[in-house]
Amino acid sequence: MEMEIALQKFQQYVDAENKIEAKDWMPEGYRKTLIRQIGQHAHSEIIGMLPEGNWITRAPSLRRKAILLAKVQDEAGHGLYLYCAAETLGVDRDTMTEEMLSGKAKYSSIFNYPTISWADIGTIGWLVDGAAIVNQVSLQRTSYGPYSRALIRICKEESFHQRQGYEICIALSKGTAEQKKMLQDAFNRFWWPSLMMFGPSDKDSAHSSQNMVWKIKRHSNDDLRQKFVDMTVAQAEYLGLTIPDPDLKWNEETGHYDFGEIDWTEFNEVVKGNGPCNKERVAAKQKAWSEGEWVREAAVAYAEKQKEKAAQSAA
Ligand code: BYC
Repeated sequence: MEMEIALQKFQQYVDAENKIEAKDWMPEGYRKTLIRQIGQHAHSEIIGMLPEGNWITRAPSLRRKAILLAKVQDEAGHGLYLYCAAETLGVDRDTMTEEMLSGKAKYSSIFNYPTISWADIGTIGWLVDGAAIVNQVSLQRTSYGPYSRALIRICKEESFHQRQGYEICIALSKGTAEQKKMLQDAFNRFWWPSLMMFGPSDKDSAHSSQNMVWKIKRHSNDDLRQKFVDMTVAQAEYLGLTIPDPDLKWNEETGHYDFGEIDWTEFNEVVKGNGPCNKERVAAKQKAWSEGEWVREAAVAYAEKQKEKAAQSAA
Protein backbone atom coordinates (compact mmCIF):
# COMPACT_ATOMS: atom_id res chain seq x y z
CA MET A 1 0.00 0.00 0.00
CA GLU A 2 2.78 2.39 1.00
CA MET A 3 4.58 1.55 -2.20
CA GLU A 4 1.46 2.22 -4.25
CA ILE A 5 1.11 5.67 -2.71
CA ALA A 6 4.79 6.41 -3.36
CA LEU A 7 4.42 5.35 -6.99
CA GLN A 8 1.34 7.50 -7.42
CA LYS A 9 3.05 10.52 -5.92
CA PHE A 10 6.08 9.96 -8.12
CA GLN A 11 3.89 9.81 -11.23
CA GLN A 12 2.00 12.97 -10.28
CA TYR A 13 5.29 14.77 -9.73
CA VAL A 14 6.56 13.66 -13.15
CA ASP A 15 3.24 14.48 -14.82
CA ALA A 16 3.52 18.02 -13.49
CA GLU A 17 6.80 18.30 -15.47
CA ASN A 18 9.00 18.37 -12.38
CA LYS A 19 12.52 16.98 -12.64
CA ILE A 20 13.55 14.02 -10.51
CA GLU A 21 16.87 14.65 -8.78
CA ALA A 22 19.50 12.18 -7.59
CA LYS A 23 18.40 12.13 -3.94
CA ASP A 24 14.66 11.96 -4.65
CA TRP A 25 12.82 8.70 -4.16
CA MET A 26 12.30 6.87 -7.45
CA PRO A 27 10.95 3.44 -8.44
CA GLU A 28 13.70 0.83 -8.84
CA GLY A 29 12.62 0.27 -12.46
CA TYR A 30 13.05 3.98 -13.20
CA ARG A 31 16.58 3.92 -11.77
CA LYS A 32 17.50 0.74 -13.63
CA THR A 33 16.24 1.79 -17.04
CA LEU A 34 17.95 5.16 -16.73
CA ILE A 35 21.27 3.54 -15.83
CA ARG A 36 20.81 1.31 -18.90
CA GLN A 37 19.94 4.14 -21.27
CA ILE A 38 22.42 6.74 -20.00
CA GLY A 39 25.15 4.08 -19.89
CA GLN A 40 24.41 3.04 -23.46
CA HIS A 41 24.41 6.68 -24.49
CA ALA A 42 27.77 7.33 -22.78
CA HIS A 43 29.35 4.24 -24.36
CA SER A 44 28.07 5.40 -27.76
CA GLU A 45 29.87 8.70 -27.39
CA ILE A 46 33.11 6.95 -26.44
CA ILE A 47 32.94 4.22 -29.10
CA GLY A 48 31.76 6.90 -31.56
CA MET A 49 35.22 8.47 -31.29
CA LEU A 50 36.80 5.49 -33.05
CA PRO A 51 35.37 5.68 -36.61
CA GLU A 52 36.08 9.40 -36.82
CA GLY A 53 39.38 9.24 -34.94
CA ASN A 54 40.41 6.92 -37.75
CA TRP A 55 40.54 9.98 -40.07
CA ILE A 56 42.30 12.55 -37.89
CA THR A 57 45.71 11.78 -39.39
CA ARG A 58 44.28 11.70 -42.91
CA ALA A 59 42.06 14.81 -42.91
CA PRO A 60 42.70 16.66 -46.18
CA SER A 61 43.94 19.95 -44.65
CA LEU A 62 45.20 21.39 -41.37
CA ARG A 63 41.87 23.21 -40.93
CA ARG A 64 39.88 20.01 -41.38
CA LYS A 65 42.23 18.16 -39.02
CA ALA A 66 41.85 20.80 -36.27
CA ILE A 67 38.05 20.77 -36.60
CA LEU A 68 37.82 16.97 -36.57
CA LEU A 69 40.15 16.74 -33.58
CA ALA A 70 37.94 19.20 -31.67
CA LYS A 71 34.81 17.26 -32.60
CA VAL A 72 36.21 13.94 -31.46
CA GLN A 73 37.36 15.55 -28.19
CA ASP A 74 33.85 16.93 -27.67
CA GLU A 75 32.55 13.38 -27.89
CA ALA A 76 34.86 12.31 -25.07
CA GLY A 77 33.43 15.22 -23.08
CA HIS A 78 29.86 14.10 -23.83
CA GLY A 79 30.75 10.61 -22.64
CA LEU A 80 32.08 12.06 -19.38
CA TYR A 81 28.99 14.22 -18.71
CA LEU A 82 26.85 11.14 -19.30
CA TYR A 83 28.90 8.80 -17.10
CA CYS A 84 28.63 11.43 -14.35
CA ALA A 85 24.85 11.62 -14.84
CA ALA A 86 24.63 7.82 -14.58
CA GLU A 87 26.84 7.81 -11.46
CA THR A 88 24.27 9.99 -9.66
CA LEU A 89 21.98 6.93 -9.87
CA GLY A 90 24.38 4.82 -7.82
CA VAL A 91 26.39 2.96 -10.44
CA ASP A 92 30.14 3.46 -10.73
CA ARG A 93 31.97 4.21 -13.91
CA ASP A 94 34.30 1.18 -13.79
CA THR A 95 31.28 -1.13 -13.61
CA MET A 96 29.69 0.60 -16.61
CA THR A 97 32.93 0.39 -18.58
CA GLU A 98 33.40 -3.28 -17.74
CA GLU A 99 29.85 -4.00 -18.90
CA MET A 100 30.54 -2.29 -22.19
CA LEU A 101 33.81 -4.19 -22.64
CA SER A 102 32.19 -7.54 -21.90
CA GLY A 103 29.37 -6.86 -24.36
CA LYS A 104 26.73 -6.77 -21.61
CA ALA A 105 25.97 -3.09 -22.15
CA LYS A 106 25.05 -1.91 -25.62
CA TYR A 107 26.18 1.12 -27.58
CA SER A 108 24.67 2.61 -30.72
CA SER A 109 24.60 0.31 -33.74
CA ILE A 110 25.80 3.11 -36.03
CA PHE A 111 29.39 2.93 -34.79
CA ASN A 112 29.82 -0.62 -36.05
CA TYR A 113 30.13 0.53 -39.64
CA PRO A 114 33.53 1.33 -41.16
CA THR A 115 34.70 4.78 -42.29
CA ILE A 116 36.40 4.09 -45.59
CA SER A 117 36.56 7.51 -47.24
CA TRP A 118 36.80 11.18 -46.25
CA ALA A 119 33.20 11.60 -47.43
CA ASP A 120 32.20 9.24 -44.59
CA ILE A 121 33.39 11.86 -42.11
CA GLY A 122 31.18 14.54 -43.67
CA THR A 123 28.27 12.12 -43.87
CA ILE A 124 28.65 11.03 -40.24
CA GLY A 125 28.66 14.64 -39.04
CA TRP A 126 25.62 15.43 -41.16
CA LEU A 127 23.52 12.27 -40.70
CA VAL A 128 24.76 10.64 -37.50
CA ASP A 129 25.11 13.83 -35.48
CA GLY A 130 21.91 15.05 -37.17
CA ALA A 131 20.02 11.95 -36.00
CA ALA A 132 21.62 12.23 -32.55
CA ILE A 133 20.38 15.84 -32.28
CA VAL A 134 16.80 14.92 -33.18
CA ASN A 135 16.86 12.28 -30.45
CA GLN A 136 18.71 14.40 -27.90
CA VAL A 137 16.71 17.60 -28.35
CA SER A 138 13.69 15.54 -27.40
CA LEU A 139 15.59 14.03 -24.45
CA GLN A 140 16.51 17.48 -23.10
CA ARG A 141 13.02 17.37 -21.57
CA THR A 142 13.61 13.98 -19.98
CA SER A 143 12.31 13.72 -16.41
CA TYR A 144 15.67 12.95 -14.79
CA GLY A 145 17.38 16.26 -13.95
CA PRO A 146 21.08 15.30 -14.27
CA TYR A 147 20.46 13.59 -17.65
CA SER A 148 18.40 16.52 -18.91
CA ARG A 149 21.09 19.04 -17.95
CA ALA A 150 23.84 16.95 -19.57
CA LEU A 151 21.79 16.82 -22.77
CA ILE A 152 21.28 20.58 -22.89
CA ARG A 153 25.07 21.02 -22.96
CA ILE A 154 25.59 18.17 -25.40
CA CYS A 155 23.03 19.48 -27.90
CA LYS A 156 24.81 22.83 -28.19
CA GLU A 157 28.00 21.08 -29.28
CA GLU A 158 26.18 18.53 -31.40
CA SER A 159 24.71 21.32 -33.56
CA PHE A 160 28.23 22.46 -34.37
CA HIS A 161 29.15 18.85 -35.23
CA GLN A 162 26.22 18.53 -37.59
CA ARG A 163 27.16 21.74 -39.38
CA GLN A 164 30.82 20.77 -39.75
CA GLY A 165 29.72 17.50 -41.36
CA TYR A 166 27.29 19.18 -43.71
CA GLU A 167 29.94 21.72 -44.67
CA ILE A 168 32.29 18.89 -45.69
CA CYS A 169 29.44 17.43 -47.76
CA ILE A 170 28.76 20.80 -49.44
CA ALA A 171 32.44 21.09 -50.40
CA LEU A 172 32.42 17.58 -51.90
CA SER A 173 29.12 18.20 -53.69
CA LYS A 174 30.73 21.16 -55.46
CA GLY A 175 33.91 19.23 -56.24
CA THR A 176 35.09 16.92 -59.01
CA ALA A 177 33.02 14.06 -60.42
CA GLU A 178 35.10 11.71 -58.27
CA GLN A 179 34.33 13.68 -55.09
CA LYS A 180 30.61 13.72 -55.89
CA LYS A 181 30.71 9.97 -56.41
CA MET A 182 32.54 9.49 -53.12
CA LEU A 183 29.82 11.52 -51.35
CA GLN A 184 26.98 9.55 -52.93
CA ASP A 185 28.70 6.30 -51.97
CA ALA A 186 29.08 7.42 -48.33
CA PHE A 187 25.45 8.54 -48.29
CA ASN A 188 24.30 5.18 -49.69
CA ARG A 189 26.13 3.33 -46.92
CA PHE A 190 25.07 5.59 -44.01
CA TRP A 191 21.45 6.40 -44.87
CA TRP A 192 19.82 3.21 -43.58
CA PRO A 193 22.11 2.72 -40.55
CA SER A 194 21.29 6.34 -39.56
CA LEU A 195 17.57 5.51 -39.57
CA MET A 196 18.36 2.48 -37.39
CA MET A 197 19.87 4.74 -34.73
CA PHE A 198 16.33 5.56 -33.53
CA GLY A 199 15.87 1.96 -32.41
CA PRO A 200 13.28 -0.71 -33.23
CA SER A 201 9.86 0.29 -34.50
CA ASP A 202 7.43 1.32 -31.76
CA LYS A 203 5.58 -1.98 -31.85
CA ASP A 204 8.85 -3.83 -31.09
CA SER A 205 10.32 -1.35 -28.63
CA ALA A 206 10.61 -3.07 -25.25
CA HIS A 207 11.14 0.01 -23.10
CA SER A 208 9.13 2.72 -24.85
CA SER A 209 5.71 2.46 -23.26
CA GLN A 210 6.89 2.53 -19.63
CA ASN A 211 9.58 5.09 -20.34
CA MET A 212 7.10 7.42 -22.04
CA VAL A 213 4.87 7.22 -18.95
CA TRP A 214 7.83 8.10 -16.76
CA LYS A 215 8.70 10.86 -19.25
CA ILE A 216 12.22 9.50 -19.62
CA LYS A 217 11.45 9.37 -23.35
CA ARG A 218 9.38 12.24 -24.73
CA HIS A 219 8.82 10.98 -28.27
CA SER A 220 8.63 7.49 -29.70
CA ASN A 221 11.35 5.87 -31.83
CA ASP A 222 9.18 6.04 -34.97
CA ASP A 223 8.14 9.66 -34.43
CA LEU A 224 11.74 10.78 -34.09
CA ARG A 225 12.81 8.70 -37.10
CA GLN A 226 10.05 10.34 -39.18
CA LYS A 227 11.14 13.80 -38.04
CA PHE A 228 14.70 13.02 -39.12
CA VAL A 229 13.63 11.78 -42.56
CA ASP A 230 11.41 14.84 -43.08
CA MET A 231 14.19 17.28 -42.34
CA THR A 232 16.97 15.40 -44.12
CA VAL A 233 15.43 14.87 -47.55
CA ALA A 234 15.68 18.56 -48.51
CA GLN A 235 19.30 18.63 -47.28
CA ALA A 236 20.14 15.63 -49.48
CA GLU A 237 18.45 17.27 -52.45
CA TYR A 238 20.47 20.45 -51.93
CA LEU A 239 23.63 18.33 -52.17
CA GLY A 240 22.36 16.74 -55.40
CA LEU A 241 22.22 13.29 -53.78
CA THR A 242 19.91 10.41 -54.61
CA ILE A 243 18.30 8.82 -51.56
CA PRO A 244 18.88 5.05 -51.69
CA ASP A 245 15.20 4.24 -51.12
CA PRO A 246 12.85 3.68 -54.09
CA ASP A 247 9.85 3.90 -51.74
CA LEU A 248 10.65 7.36 -50.46
CA LYS A 249 7.98 9.83 -51.48
CA TRP A 250 6.15 12.88 -50.15
CA ASN A 251 2.71 12.08 -48.77
CA GLU A 252 0.39 15.04 -49.29
CA GLU A 253 -2.19 13.63 -46.87
CA THR A 254 0.06 13.05 -43.87
CA GLY A 255 2.40 15.94 -44.60
CA HIS A 256 5.37 13.59 -44.15
CA TYR A 257 7.66 11.49 -46.32
CA ASP A 258 6.77 7.83 -46.64
CA PHE A 259 9.85 5.63 -46.68
CA GLY A 260 10.78 1.99 -47.22
CA GLU A 261 11.06 -0.76 -44.62
CA ILE A 262 14.27 -0.84 -42.59
CA ASP A 263 16.23 -4.08 -42.81
CA TRP A 264 15.52 -5.18 -39.23
CA THR A 265 17.56 -8.36 -39.68
CA GLU A 266 20.63 -6.23 -40.28
CA PHE A 267 19.75 -4.02 -37.28
CA ASN A 268 19.32 -7.02 -34.97
CA GLU A 269 22.56 -8.60 -36.15
CA VAL A 270 24.53 -5.40 -35.54
CA VAL A 271 22.96 -4.97 -32.08
CA LYS A 272 23.81 -8.61 -31.26
CA GLY A 273 27.48 -7.97 -32.03
CA ASN A 274 27.65 -9.24 -35.60
CA GLY A 275 28.00 -5.95 -37.49
CA PRO A 276 30.96 -5.18 -39.77
CA CYS A 277 33.10 -3.61 -37.01
CA ASN A 278 31.67 -4.73 -33.64
CA LYS A 279 34.64 -6.92 -32.78
CA GLU A 280 37.17 -4.34 -33.89
CA ARG A 281 35.50 -1.55 -31.88
CA VAL A 282 35.28 -3.54 -28.65
CA ALA A 283 38.84 -4.86 -29.09
CA ALA A 284 40.14 -1.28 -29.45
CA LYS A 285 38.44 -0.26 -26.20
CA GLN A 286 39.65 -3.42 -24.39
CA LYS A 287 43.21 -2.63 -25.45
CA ALA A 288 42.91 0.99 -24.24
CA TRP A 289 41.42 -0.20 -20.93
CA SER A 290 44.19 -2.69 -20.22
CA GLU A 291 46.98 -0.36 -21.38
CA GLY A 292 45.55 2.39 -19.17
CA GLU A 293 45.52 0.23 -16.06
CA TRP A 294 48.79 1.61 -14.74
CA VAL A 295 47.49 5.17 -15.13
CA ARG A 296 44.38 4.36 -13.09
CA GLU A 297 46.51 2.64 -10.43
CA ALA A 298 48.94 5.57 -10.29
CA ALA A 299 46.06 8.05 -9.94
CA VAL A 300 44.57 6.06 -7.05
CA ALA A 301 47.99 5.77 -5.34
CA TYR A 302 48.53 9.52 -5.72
CA ALA A 303 45.07 10.32 -4.34
CA GLU A 304 45.75 8.08 -1.33
CA LYS A 305 49.10 9.78 -0.70
CA GLN A 306 47.44 13.19 -0.82
CA LYS A 307 44.79 12.01 1.63
CA GLU A 308 47.46 10.72 4.02
CA LYS A 309 49.36 14.00 3.79
CA ALA A 310 46.22 15.99 4.49
CA ALA A 311 45.43 13.75 7.50
CA GLN A 312 48.99 14.17 8.84
CA SER A 313 48.94 17.93 8.57
CA ALA A 314 45.51 18.08 10.21
CA ALA A 315 46.76 15.95 13.15
N1 BYC B 1 21.81 0.55 -31.33
O1 BYC B 1 13.11 -0.76 -26.24
P1 BYC B 1 14.04 0.01 -27.15
C1 BYC B 1 25.98 9.51 -30.23
C2 BYC B 1 18.50 -1.49 -27.99
S1 BYC B 1 24.42 9.18 -30.83
C3 BYC B 1 22.04 -0.35 -30.37
O2 BYC B 1 13.40 0.86 -28.19
P2 BYC B 1 14.96 2.34 -25.74
C4 BYC B 1 27.01 10.12 -31.07
C5 BYC B 1 18.02 -0.87 -26.68
O3 BYC B 1 19.09 -0.42 -25.90
C6 BYC B 1 23.89 7.58 -30.34
N2 BYC B 1 21.07 -0.79 -29.53
O4 BYC B 1 15.06 0.86 -26.25
C7 BYC B 1 26.73 10.81 -32.24
C8 BYC B 1 17.30 -2.07 -26.07
O5 BYC B 1 18.24 -3.00 -25.58
P3 BYC B 1 18.38 -3.39 -23.99
C9 BYC B 1 23.55 7.38 -28.90
C10 BYC B 1 19.84 -0.26 -29.68
O6 BYC B 1 16.06 2.57 -24.76
C11 BYC B 1 27.74 11.29 -33.03
C12 BYC B 1 16.68 -2.72 -27.27
O7 BYC B 1 17.46 -2.34 -28.39
N3 BYC B 1 22.34 8.02 -28.52
O8 BYC B 1 26.18 9.15 -29.12
O9 BYC B 1 13.57 2.64 -25.27
C13 BYC B 1 29.06 11.10 -32.71
C14 BYC B 1 15.23 -2.37 -27.47
O10 BYC B 1 15.06 -1.00 -27.86
C15 BYC B 1 19.56 0.70 -30.65
C16 BYC B 1 21.63 7.53 -27.50
O11 BYC B 1 21.97 6.55 -26.91
C17 BYC B 1 20.60 1.12 -31.49
N4 BYC B 1 20.43 2.02 -32.48
O12 BYC B 1 15.20 3.24 -27.05
C18 BYC B 1 29.36 10.42 -31.53
C19 BYC B 1 20.41 8.32 -27.12
N5 BYC B 1 18.26 1.04 -30.56
O13 BYC B 1 18.98 -2.16 -23.33
C20 BYC B 1 28.34 9.93 -30.73
C21 BYC B 1 19.78 7.86 -25.86
C22 BYC B 1 17.75 0.31 -29.57
O14 BYC B 1 17.02 -3.69 -23.48
N6 BYC B 1 19.07 6.62 -26.02
N7 BYC B 1 18.69 -0.49 -29.04
O15 BYC B 1 19.32 -4.55 -23.95
C23 BYC B 1 17.79 6.56 -26.47
O16 BYC B 1 17.16 7.54 -26.82
C24 BYC B 1 17.16 5.20 -26.48
O17 BYC B 1 17.90 4.34 -25.66
C25 BYC B 1 17.02 4.57 -27.91
C26 BYC B 1 16.40 3.18 -27.76
C27 BYC B 1 16.08 5.43 -28.75
C28 BYC B 1 18.38 4.45 -28.58
